[in-house]
Amino acid sequence: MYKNIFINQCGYLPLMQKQVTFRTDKPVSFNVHTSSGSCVYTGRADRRVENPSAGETNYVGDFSAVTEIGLYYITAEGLGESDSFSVSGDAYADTFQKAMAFFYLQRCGYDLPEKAAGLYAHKACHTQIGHLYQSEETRNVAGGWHDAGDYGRYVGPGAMAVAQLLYAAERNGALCSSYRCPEGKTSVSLPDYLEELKYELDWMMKMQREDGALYHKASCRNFCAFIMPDEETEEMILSPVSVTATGDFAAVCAMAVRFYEKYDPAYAHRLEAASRKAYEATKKMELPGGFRNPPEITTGEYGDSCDQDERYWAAAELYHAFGDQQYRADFEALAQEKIYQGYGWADMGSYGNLAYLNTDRPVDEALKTEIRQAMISLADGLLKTAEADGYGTALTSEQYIWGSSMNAANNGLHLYDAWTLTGEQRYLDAAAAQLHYLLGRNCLGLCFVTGCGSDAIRHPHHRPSGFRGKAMPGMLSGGPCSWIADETIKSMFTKETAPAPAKCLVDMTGSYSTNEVTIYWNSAFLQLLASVTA
Ligand code: G3I
Ligand code: 9MR
Ligand code: ZN
Repeated sequence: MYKNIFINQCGYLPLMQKQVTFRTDKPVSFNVHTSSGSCVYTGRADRRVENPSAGETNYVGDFSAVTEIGLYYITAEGLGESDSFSVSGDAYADTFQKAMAFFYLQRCGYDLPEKAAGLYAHKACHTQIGHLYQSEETRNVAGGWHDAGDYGRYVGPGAMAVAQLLYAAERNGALCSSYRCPEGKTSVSLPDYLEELKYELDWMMKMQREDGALYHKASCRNFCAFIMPDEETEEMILSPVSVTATGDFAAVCAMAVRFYEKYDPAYAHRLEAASRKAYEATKKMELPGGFRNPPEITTGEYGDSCDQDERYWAAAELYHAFGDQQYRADFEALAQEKIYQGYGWADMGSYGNLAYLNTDRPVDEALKTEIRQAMISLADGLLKTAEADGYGTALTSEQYIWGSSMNAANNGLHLYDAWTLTGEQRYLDAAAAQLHYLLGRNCLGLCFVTGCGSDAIRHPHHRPSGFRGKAMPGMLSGGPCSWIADETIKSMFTKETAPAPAKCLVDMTGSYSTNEVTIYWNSAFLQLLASVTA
C-alpha cells in the first residue's frame, strides 16, 4: 500500500528526539499505538514544509514524549498507518551487527564457510597473482574487502572505510565490542571488531610498493558479470600508484596504531613503519597526482583531481600518532592555504581536522580555533538544510547524487562534530535525523539498509545477492540519484520524466547509480550510528 506516514523503521532509543513526517497538505492529528492497538499518545502535526526534493508537501509531528519501551505504529485520519517501530535501548543492535558483518562477507581471498556465510559462502577468491600494469612484475595482493557490488579492491575507499570504523570504535566502544564475527572468533588476541578491520589493513600493506607508495587498486580489467567472486578468474592487474592511495594509507595506518598497540605491539609497530614510509613517498610524488584509469582498465576509477586533502589528513594523523615536528609543519602549511573539510572518498579534510583537534601534542591554538569555526559553519549550513526539509534530511535537491546515502550519513557526522564542539542539542538531533532518514523516514518509505526494518531495499546492485537471488543483509543502498545514470533507470525515465530527486531510486538489481552498495557507504552509516547512539 502507498505510504503517507514515515518513521525510522528500526526504531528509536527511548530518549531520542522522535519525529514523524506526513505526506499531506493539511495539518493532521495523529495517534501513536502500541502493537496491540491501544493509543498511548496523540499529537498534532502542524509544521508545514514545502519539499522540492521530494516534490510534495509535508507536515511534521513530534512524538519524543513516547519514551516507554515497546513496539508501536502511528495512524492519522485519511493517511493510513506507518510501518511499525520499536522504542528500546537496543533498537539498533541487530542493524549494527548486520551492517558490520557485511565486511566479513565482503572478504576477498578467504574461504567463507557456509556455517557463517550461508547463501553467500564461497571459496577463496581472487588469489591469482597480481600483475603490475605494463610490467612483467607480479605481486601477491590476496585479501582485503571487495569494494562494493563489484569485486574491485581500491585503496582509498578501503582506507576511508577503516578510518570511519575506527572512529565508530573510539566513540562507542560498548557497541563495537558487541560485534560478533559470524564465524566465531578468528583471532585469539583481538576483539572481533578490530580483527575485521585488520583484514583490510593487512591487504593495504600488501599494496605498498617497496618505496612506500601504494598501488591505487587491484582489479580485473573490466567489471565481470553477475557471478560469485571465486568465479572471476581473469588476470588481476595492479593499477599505477597514486598520491590518493598513498596519503590515505599513511593516514589510516597512523590512526590504527593507537587501537592495536595494546593488543599487539608488534603489529602496531608494523603499522607505524608502513605509515611513515608511505608518508615519505607522498613527499616525493608530484602534484597534483590525480589518478585516471589506464585506457584498458574500466573498473572503479576513484579519480581525485585534488590530493592536497589526502596529504593534509596524513600530516595531521602522523603528527597526532608520532609527534614529529615535520608532520606538524606540513599540516600547518597546508592549513594556511585552506581548511579542508569532507568525509567522502575524495575529500578527506575533516579527518585531518579531527586529528589536529584531538591530539594532546602542542598545536597552534589560533589555527585550532579557525578549524573549529570552519566546522561549525559547515554544520550551520547543513542544519539549515535539514530544518527546511520535510524529512529532516541534510541534502538539498541538487545533492541527490550517486551515493547520496553516504552524503546524508557524512553530513550527519559534520553535524555531530558541531555538537561535540558546542554542546548544542540541535546539532545532535539533526545528526540523528540522518540515521532516521536512512532507516525509513524518507519519501520512499524504504529502509535503505537491506534486511533491516519492515520494508527494506530488496534488490541491491551486488553480485553475490544478485547471483543468489536474495539480498545480503546489512548493506546500505547508495540511495536516490537524480542523474538517471544507469541503463535500468534510463529504461524507466528520462531526465524530463524522472520523479523528484529524492524519489530517484529504483529497487532493481541493475540500477548501480541508485541502488549499489559499498564498504565506505556502510562505514559512514556505522560511524553515524555509533556516534549518535553513544
Ligand atoms: O567531481 C565532479 C563534480 O565536479 C561535478 O559537479 C559532478 C556532477 O556531475 O560530478 C562530480 O564527479 C562525480 C563523482 O562521483 C563525485 O560525486 C562523477 O561525475 C561521478 O561519476 C562519480 O560517481 C562515482 C561512481 O563510482 C562513478 O565513478 C561515485 O561517487 C562512486 O561512489 C562510485 O563508486 C563505484 C566504483 O566506481 C566501483 N565500485 C562500486 C562503487 C559504487 O557504485
Ligand atoms: O557493476 C558495476 C558497478 O559496480 C559499478 O559501480 C558501475 C559503474 O562503474 O558499473 C557496473 O557495471 C556495469 C557497467 O559499468 C556497464 N555495463 C553493465 C555493468 C553492470 O552489470
Ligand atoms: Zn575476491
